Amino acid sequence: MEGLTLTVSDEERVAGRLRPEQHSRAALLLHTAGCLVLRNLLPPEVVARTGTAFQRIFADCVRSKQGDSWYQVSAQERAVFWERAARWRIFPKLRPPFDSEMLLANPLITPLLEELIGKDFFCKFVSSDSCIRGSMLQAPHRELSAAGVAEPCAYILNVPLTPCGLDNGPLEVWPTGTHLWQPAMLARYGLSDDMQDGANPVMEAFARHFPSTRIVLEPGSVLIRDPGMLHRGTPNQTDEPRTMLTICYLRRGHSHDYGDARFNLDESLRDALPSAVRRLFAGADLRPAAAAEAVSRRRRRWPWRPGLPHQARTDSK
Ligand SMILES: O=C(O)CCC(=O)C(=O)O
Repeated sequence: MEGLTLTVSDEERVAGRLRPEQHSRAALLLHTAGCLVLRNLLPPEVVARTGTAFQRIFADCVRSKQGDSWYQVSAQERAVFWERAARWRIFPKLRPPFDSEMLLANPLITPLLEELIGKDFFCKFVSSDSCIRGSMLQAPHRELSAAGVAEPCAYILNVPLTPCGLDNGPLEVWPTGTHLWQPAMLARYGLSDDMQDGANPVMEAFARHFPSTRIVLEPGSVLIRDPGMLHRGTPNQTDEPRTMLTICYLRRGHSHDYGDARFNLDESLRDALPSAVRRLFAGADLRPAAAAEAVSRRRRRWPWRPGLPHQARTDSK
């Protein structure tokens, strides 16, 4: 991944913007490869604070979990969460430290997103992916209906809160233009790209035509990726959970059913956000009735029945 890594300098962090040549390199890498690592983007204390707070939420979710249902809510922290195949998806409430402008509206990243998905892009949700021992090698997949579009419509910012090494479930990516593959062409030849936790031998075999790489990330570095790029989770072989925040930004007008700002915010939390972050949630309907509806509608649509491939597929981001 060295070729797709740009190191942020102290001067850039202090100035709050990338040098023009660094910005253009980043924009071009996202356009062509579909992903990019910005090394040393975040101050260690911001990541450490967030990581500590996340551990508390994770422990609360583990304690609160009842059965296998989707969209559970943790007892103390009120985080929406579920766990499937040793992968926890947790949506923290955006109160300190998760409301940080540095994390959610980072001034070095915002201009890139504005250029690529429009000045009025918005944040769809903030979740986390924590894989634990027992997590499997996922099928290579693409998500958020973002693949093969003429103009990019979504980016995910992955922020590691723990070291992501080769042994604890690094993300594997195919940065070879796979975000540009046309869904209609894939469908014509029976190649499905939306299976995550089930087997997809056809895509598995096809993906072998292309080089992939497993991304090692230290806290402080971030991965920006087009969710249309082929990628997958890999097994965590350690006893410590591996956590990355998954911050989802969409072009205004693009939609997908996965994730919801209402899992992260209500009106009073939204009003307390720093203004640069609040702007990213403009337009989200955060009224209490809407939040309850968001959870129950999804519960109705996504019942979990293990072993049914189409059910595994509906979990797709
Ligand atoms: O390991 C991760 O953080 C994400 C894995 C993944 O691609 C997914 O669950 O969709």
